[in-house]
Amino acid sequence: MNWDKSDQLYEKSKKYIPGGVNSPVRAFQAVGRSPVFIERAKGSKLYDVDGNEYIDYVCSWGPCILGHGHIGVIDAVKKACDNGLTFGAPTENEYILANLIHELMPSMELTRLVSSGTEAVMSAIRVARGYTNRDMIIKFRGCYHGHSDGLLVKAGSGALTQSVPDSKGVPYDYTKNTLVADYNDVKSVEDLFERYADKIAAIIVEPVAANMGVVLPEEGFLQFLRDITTKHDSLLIFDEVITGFRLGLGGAQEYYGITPDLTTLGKVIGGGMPVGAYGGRKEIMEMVAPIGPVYQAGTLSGNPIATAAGIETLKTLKNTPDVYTRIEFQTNKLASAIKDRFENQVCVNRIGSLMSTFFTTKKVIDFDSALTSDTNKYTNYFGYLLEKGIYLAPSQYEAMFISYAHSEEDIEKTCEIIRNCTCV
Ligand code: KE4
Repeated sequence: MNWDKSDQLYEKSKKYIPGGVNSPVRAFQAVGRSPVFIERAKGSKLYDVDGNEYIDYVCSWGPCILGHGHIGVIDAVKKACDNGLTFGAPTENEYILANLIHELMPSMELTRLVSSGTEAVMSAIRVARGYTNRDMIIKFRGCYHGHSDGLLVKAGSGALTQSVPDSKGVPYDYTKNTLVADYNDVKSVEDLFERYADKIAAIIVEPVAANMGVVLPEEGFLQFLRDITTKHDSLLIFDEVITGFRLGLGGAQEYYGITPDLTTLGKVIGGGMPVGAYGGRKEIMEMVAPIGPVYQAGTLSGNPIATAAGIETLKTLKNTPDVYTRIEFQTNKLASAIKDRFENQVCVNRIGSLMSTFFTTKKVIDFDSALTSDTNKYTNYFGYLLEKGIYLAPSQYEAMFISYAHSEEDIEKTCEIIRNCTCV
């Protein structure tokens, strides 16, 4: 494949944009090569500026569950544009989207729309602190919840110490109220509650971790989190920015039968446009301005164009009953081809249409086991597939996303290329 135009654009972009990209993972640093610049996308395909075609398994990190340029979503956006782009005033679309979200995720009795997953999580944590009058938050190593200061942390020197910043520019004072536990490690959570119980406002968790690669909750882990937060009058926040409307219409909370106190959403609910949301129990969300004392605001929150895309996406998912069975079936075929080719050289973690291939012989159940992956092997695997027109996440520690637009032919072609892989 030829990537001359991508390389030229990359050099030009670096003159005016940090690293030439507007989100770090897009720079392909983790796979040791220059990024591909995309010109357009349709269905399951991406087309780069050099005219190369790819079967896309990133789907813009999850939003494009119906495929790129879905005709219904595009028409809804075009129609909304004819009425103007933004008013800074309430619109019917915001009610329709919030109502749809409540219908599909009943735990979200009240929902506030924002413009990104980061904003949704940042706001949900503020509400949890305001509602409980407590300051501490527990998160899990390897889970990512957007780039708000208090969540860019790593565990302190000891398991029970307060966190330290994991990014330059984040003052220690912003992280001292964030505690870090280990995913699937009940004792690490119990120890923190034993030490800080009446100070802990909430646990925030990706109910299925997907930012250290896909790591599934072990049997009973989510129920344990539900029980320990209830016991200590803390809140349970499910960060469903990835799992929401990806694992099924009711997300992970329906899949596992666990009701969180607050949920954060993003990605799919915007259908490719910038939408995030946070919501939950009425008595908690009534803390949010203008009816409550927890302030949160946004110029483009609930934007008419973005909500039009989100409404059409959720309505299409709701009215297409075979979406989830089909994308799960397709993902399972890919998983089988990967296991056939690499056998015990890899750990494939899959749930529904969410999947990751870890190049390790270990079973990946948490951050430490994820880190045993051979990232050089992943880099070779990524490069081999890219050359063959298969676009994977440019990092070992991301998920593979598939859409309803991926055809049998796409899957067969991908499986064949994987089976013939001479890359590792
Ligand atoms: P955004 O602010 O990027 O919309 O959402 C932040 C976020 C929150 N919670 C979870 C569970 C998330 O996965 C994310 C963002 N996901 C990454 C992909 N791992 C977005 C890709 C990127 O950062 O460019």
